[in-house]
This record gives sequence, C-alpha cells and structure tokens, in this order.
Amino acid sequence: MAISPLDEKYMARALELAQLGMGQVSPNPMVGCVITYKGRIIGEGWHRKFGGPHAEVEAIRSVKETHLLPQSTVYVTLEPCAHHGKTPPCADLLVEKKVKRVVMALQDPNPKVNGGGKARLEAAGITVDVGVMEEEARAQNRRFLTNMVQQRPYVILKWAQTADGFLARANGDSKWISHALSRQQVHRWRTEEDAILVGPNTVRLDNPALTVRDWTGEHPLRVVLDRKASLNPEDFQVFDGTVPTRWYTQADAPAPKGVTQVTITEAGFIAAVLNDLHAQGIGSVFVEGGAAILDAFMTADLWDEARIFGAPVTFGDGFAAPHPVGVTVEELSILDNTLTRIENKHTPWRKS
Ligand code: AOF
Ligand code: ZN
Repeated sequence: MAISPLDEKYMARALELAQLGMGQVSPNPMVGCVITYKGRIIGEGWHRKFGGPHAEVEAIRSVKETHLLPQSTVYVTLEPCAHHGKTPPCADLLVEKKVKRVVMALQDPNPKVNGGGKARLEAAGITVDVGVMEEEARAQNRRFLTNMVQQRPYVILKWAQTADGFLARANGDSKWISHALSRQQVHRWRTEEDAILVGPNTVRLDNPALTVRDWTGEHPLRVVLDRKASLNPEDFQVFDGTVPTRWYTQADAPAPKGVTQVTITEAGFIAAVLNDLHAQGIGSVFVEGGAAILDAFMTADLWDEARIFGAPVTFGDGFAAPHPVGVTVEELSILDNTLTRIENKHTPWRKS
C-alpha cells in the first residue's frame, strides 16, 4: 500500500511512545505502537520494562472499541515478534485480532524474528508496509541494533576538556572543567545506559561513586577496569557494595561483598571485557575515563559515540584529550560549555 504523510505522523507518535522505555527495557529494544481507525487513534502502548509485555500487547489492551480492530492499522516501531519469548508472539496476537494493516519502521534483526513476524502477518492476509521512518527508528534503537549485529554492548565515551585540549592537570586534577548543568546532564545520561565504566586512575584520583544523584533513574552497573589489580577496594567508593559492581583484572584479586571480580586472560582486554558484559545482558556502556581508558577503547576501535564537553578554561599542561575520528552529529551550548557528539564511522546500526 502507498505510504502517506499520515503514516509518518502515526509512526512519529509510536517512536515517541517507544522512547518512554529508555533506561527500562535494555537489552531489549525500545518499541512503541499506535493503533488507528480511519485516521483516529484508538489504542497506544509501549514496551515499558524488560521482561514485561511488548508494545503491541499494551496497545491492543488499551483499545476500548475492540469491534474496530478488524478495520484498524497498527503502527509499530519494530517488526512484531514471531517467537515465544517471555511473552507469546506479537505477530500471532495481531493475526488473532484480524487487524487490517501493519506498518513497521524496521525489521527486527533478532535471528529469532528477522522477517518471521512479517511473514506470519502476510500469510494471514494482513497488509504489511516496512520502512516508515526507518532511519529514526534505527537511531533510536542503535544500542539494540549494535548488540544484535556486533554481539557487544553499545559504547559511549564521555569526557570534558579545556579550551586548550586537556582532560586533567598533570597532577590528575580535573575539577572545574565542566559546570553543574553539564554534570547534571551526565547523571541523566547515566540513567540511560546499563553500565558506567572507568579505569584505575579515575578511581584513584577522583574516588567517584558512579551513581545517579542529580537525576532520577536506576543506577547502572559499575565497571572498573584494573588490569594490575592495583586498587585497594577498601579505599574507594565504587567498591562499597551499594550498587552492583564488576571489577576486571588480569590476576585474581579478593573482592569485597557486593563486588564481582572477573579475571581476564585473553590478549584483547577491552574486547574481552565487552564480551563478558554482553554475556551479562549489558546493552550499553558509558565510559567516563580516564585518558588511558578512553585511548584504549579508541585504539581497539570499540566505541560508537563520543560526547565531549568543552569549557572556556585553560590548563596549559596535563593529560591531553583524545582525538576521536568520526562524524560530528550534534553540537550545542550549555551555558558557556559546548557539547559535541561524534559518531564512529562504522555505525553498525545504520542500514548497510
Ligand atoms: C516486539 N515488541 O515491544 C519488543 C520486541 O524476551 P522477550 O520475549 O521480551 O523478547 C525480546 C525480543 O523481542 C527482543 O530481543 C526483540 O527481538 C523483540 N522485542 N518485539 O514485537 C516489542 N520489545
Ligand atoms: Zn513481541
């Protein structure tokens, strides 16, 4: 069927609903669903929580005028699933309700689905259109798509740098680069990812808690990379056991209560850590430094985007900020700070 501007309007609404699952559904995708009858919305829903009902189930449940379903169009930001997971297949539900048409933004790359949902709908005589606002849907679910395609978490690097390109002074002090609003933004970002990762120098110099305080949301998993097991857990907040924490070393080390120590024996340390996190169901990692860790991710080319705060201060000397090679996709100002978002060129989540 021909795609109309109205299709884009309702898909935009479905994408908006999907976004409400941010920080709650990973490693599942964010999915939104809108049901219309003659250009009027009769039902809406989204995937709210990992393990919970899928978007289509929520949307169908919300419909009061159920007699209209056989004449309805269902807009969904991802292909309805075809597998028995934590819930029965959404494609079967739509077939059972005899909806007339399904418009989806994107085929689900999950091997358990991957066109299977579409095939079930078509086999039942339902009209299916794919690709409405696909680019937006891909960008929204870039974490999930990266997990599926690369079999690793989506990696976001973050740092603040001075106008003369330093991350920290020579003594490691990095205070007063970004201001309170930018730091609040960082706390918001923490709620959006599954894990926060730092290296040993950041732990030693800043003794960060790596929790969410200036925003509301769940604390991500804390991840500490410490090849030499050089950190004494008793000295640092990240090892206080208040939030799930994984401590990666190359040699066994006694871990305090609430901390999981993981010994990595493979040569590619960063790749092995990401592998392990992926196996734990971690869909995204927010890397908060320091310089050596950021460099390690870039050297291994295991990163997807960098978010860089720039501040109008100069240090003259110190730890030089990294130079990510990629595409600048966003630039904005937060008071006197700048925020630049750079995407790696490989972007496995884009349409190939
Ligand atoms: C949909 N609608 O809202 C979502 C879908 O473990 P389960 O049963 O929750 O299944 C998770 C998989 O289902 C996930 O990897 C993705 O392929 C698909 N997610 N599908 O039809 C939804 N969240
Ligand atoms: Zn489903």
